Amino acid sequence: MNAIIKQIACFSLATVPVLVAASCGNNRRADEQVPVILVSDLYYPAQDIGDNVDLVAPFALKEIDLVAIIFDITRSHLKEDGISRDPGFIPVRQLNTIFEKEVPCAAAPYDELSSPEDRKEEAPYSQQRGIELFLQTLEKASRPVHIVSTGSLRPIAIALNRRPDLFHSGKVAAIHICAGSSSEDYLEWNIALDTLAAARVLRSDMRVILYPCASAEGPFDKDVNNTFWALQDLSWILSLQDRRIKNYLAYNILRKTDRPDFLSYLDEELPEQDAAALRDFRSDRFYGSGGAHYVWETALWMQLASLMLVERDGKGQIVRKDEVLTSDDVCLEELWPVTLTVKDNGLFSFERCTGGSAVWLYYRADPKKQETLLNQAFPLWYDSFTKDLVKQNPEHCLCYVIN
Ligand SMILES: [Ca+2]
Repeated sequence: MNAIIKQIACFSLATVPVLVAASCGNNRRADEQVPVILVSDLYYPAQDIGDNVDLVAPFALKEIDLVAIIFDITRSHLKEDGISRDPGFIPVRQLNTIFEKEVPCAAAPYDELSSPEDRKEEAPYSQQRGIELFLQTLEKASRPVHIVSTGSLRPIAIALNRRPDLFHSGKVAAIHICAGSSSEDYLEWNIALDTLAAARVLRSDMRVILYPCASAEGPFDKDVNNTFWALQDLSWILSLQDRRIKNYLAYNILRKTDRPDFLSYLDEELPEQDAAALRDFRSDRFYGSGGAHYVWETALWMQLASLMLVERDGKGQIVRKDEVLTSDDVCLEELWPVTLTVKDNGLFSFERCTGGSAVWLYYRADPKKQETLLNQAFPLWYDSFTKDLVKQNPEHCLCYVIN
């Protein structure tokens, strides 16, 4: 069968793809934040613990206004290898409690699209609710919303198929897609979850910003146009100052199904056996990671929040753009305008173009150096979320000495 290939042409006028908060300081007015609907393949117990770990960032970042979470659930992952899972209601409830928010969440349909135009209207109510929440959130938005996808593109495709008018009404600033590969030869996990949905969204005329997870070598390889990096150690979590963020991470990483009291767990001192388990935790995956924790989403949240990775005094740090010092060595990351060619099976290729485009692509100049700096910066970044919380809730602070 011949693939139908669609070219999305570059526009001649340069356009800036991401709205970012421009003011200085930690206290941002709501209208200075970037409103985000997050579509995540988030489960409890975790399917990929990376989704549960990365979810802290959009709750914590003051540059982000997280307005809804849509669970991108695939039926085969609900029961898998003797593990039974639910959509990620528990981690969202935990983070809503920690950050004193009420971000609504609901699940989208569990089964693959049967055609690119599929609206999934036959799905049961529990799976319709995610699409309803998605569309209602867009409808009531007073400013254009950024849609962030860190799983399959099924929920976005269904929402787009039901309400193309809403998607084209100016309510959507951009669709940020953490999926796919920097090579047209490698079918990456998130795309493979629903290939028709991927082709549907990538072929739409919406503004799309691509953060490919994989390279030609697969999802655990680094090149300049994918986002993967490996965090070598998770024991820093035990040194986080805020007990509740530390316990959230422990609960989700260790899949604490023996503790149904998922809110009480946040407030108690981390049980010694769980601290020991976290200290010894090794994220061995299908291909063997040597114990590293794999990360794909950092680049996306940093771009959305207008943050930069710098080497300062010989150490990696994540800082706001307006905090960069002339003495900092900046790790260059940017978005390229590209033309995109999309096949029926969701595989895509791209070509960099000049000027503006409907499609933008993540670029990092030095993946190896970035990984080294992120291994230093990521724990400090998560601890910076903690410090803000400690100020708000000093009773939740356990003053561990970081050594
Ligand atoms: Ca994911």
